[in-house]
Amino acid sequence: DEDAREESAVKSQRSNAKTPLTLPITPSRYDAPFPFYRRPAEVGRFSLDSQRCYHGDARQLRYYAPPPTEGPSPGFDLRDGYRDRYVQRDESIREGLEHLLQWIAQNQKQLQAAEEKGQLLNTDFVTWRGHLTKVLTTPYEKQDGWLLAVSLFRGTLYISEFETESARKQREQRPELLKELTYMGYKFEHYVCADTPDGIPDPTGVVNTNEGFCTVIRTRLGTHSLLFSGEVDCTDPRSPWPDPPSCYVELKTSKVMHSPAQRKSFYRHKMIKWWAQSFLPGVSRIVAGYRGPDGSVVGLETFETMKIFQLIREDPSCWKPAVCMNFCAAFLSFVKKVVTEDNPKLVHLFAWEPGHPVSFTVHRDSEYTFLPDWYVEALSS
Ligand code: 0WD
Ligand code: CA
Repeated sequence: DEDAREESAVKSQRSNAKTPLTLPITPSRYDAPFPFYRRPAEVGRFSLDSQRCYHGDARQLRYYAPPPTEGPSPGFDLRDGYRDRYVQRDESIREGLEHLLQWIAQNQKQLQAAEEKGQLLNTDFVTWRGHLTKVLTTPYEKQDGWLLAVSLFRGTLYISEFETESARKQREQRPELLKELTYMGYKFEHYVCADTPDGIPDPTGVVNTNEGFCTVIRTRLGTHSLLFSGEVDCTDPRSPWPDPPSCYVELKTSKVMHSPAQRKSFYRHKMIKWWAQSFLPGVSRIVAGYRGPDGSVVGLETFETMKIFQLIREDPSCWKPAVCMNFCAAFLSFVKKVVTEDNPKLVHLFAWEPGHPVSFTVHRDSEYTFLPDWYVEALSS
């Protein structure tokens, strides 16, 4: 059964001296020059509508329309509509890679590789951007672990996250205050985004978290070619970099800061996640809306993703972008070494908990199998 198979897999790994069983996460091990990261290119787009239905177009893309000045008090009430104009996506439904796989299945011709590589799609990895963000921040993460399932299918490694026990508990017992903070993040988008390039925001509507616009990105990290998708908040029709993905803007909310110590802590703990999330797909700007104690926005601040490393360089014990990227490259190399059997029903589950190295277990035909039959069939004909 499952346990016995797991054990024999571990034994066969041990007898093979070339394949390590675990991957260390200590930052100092990855403190080397910044690795090669090819400029991310957008190869596709798709949308999820108010019922969470997939459309292979940009119908959900919104346009950045900030207030005239970035000065104080634009007068946005982030709590408005929380009780009466909020439709939440059902978070108990595990979507896995579903929508991204839908896009791939519909665009496979465009992605097909030269036949001799033994790779159907011209990419080593397929995943969500959000999964890679978690990998990037791992060397510095002190709270949340992760579970990443990997299957090798027709020469491409697919990475799909499973919720950890602790994440599930946190989600199910999320305090009311945190739920409202999540809403406030979405509400901020409605104050600074319009439906058309020259439109003005309409904050009187319903916030529906089923809706989303996703970009599909192709890039390379060191020796690893990547295809991933990420949700994008809006595009700036007046961006100094007019082409996607550079023209996209990531919107965030955060508690207003009053002291240099608060700003330092924000750079250390929050900015790492903001940077990793936007750097990966080549989103060039992050706009922060600062929340006052009454839930209003007291100011906006724009960060250029490529300049964030200059902001944090002044603090020697802060996180380093190169450590994040070198760790990610090492993790992808580790996955390539471990997962070598091409089989969509075989899953290697990579697990990480703070204070430990990354380890893995092996599962055949289990509840961890994540590549859907329709996808396997769509790519086999
Ligand atoms: O099924 C799953 N386990 C997951 C599904 C985990 C993470 C994401 N997703 C889905 C999302 O629903 C969405 O369709 O993947 C897509 C987004 O992928 P991503 O861009 O790779 O995810 P990430 O970078 O973590 O999040 C980007 C945005 C978030 O913005 P903020 O500013 O909060 O980082 O996507 C939204 C959110 O607005 N988002 C979600 N929306 C609904 N359900 C979720 C979620 N579970 N996670 C992120
Ligand atoms: Ca956002």
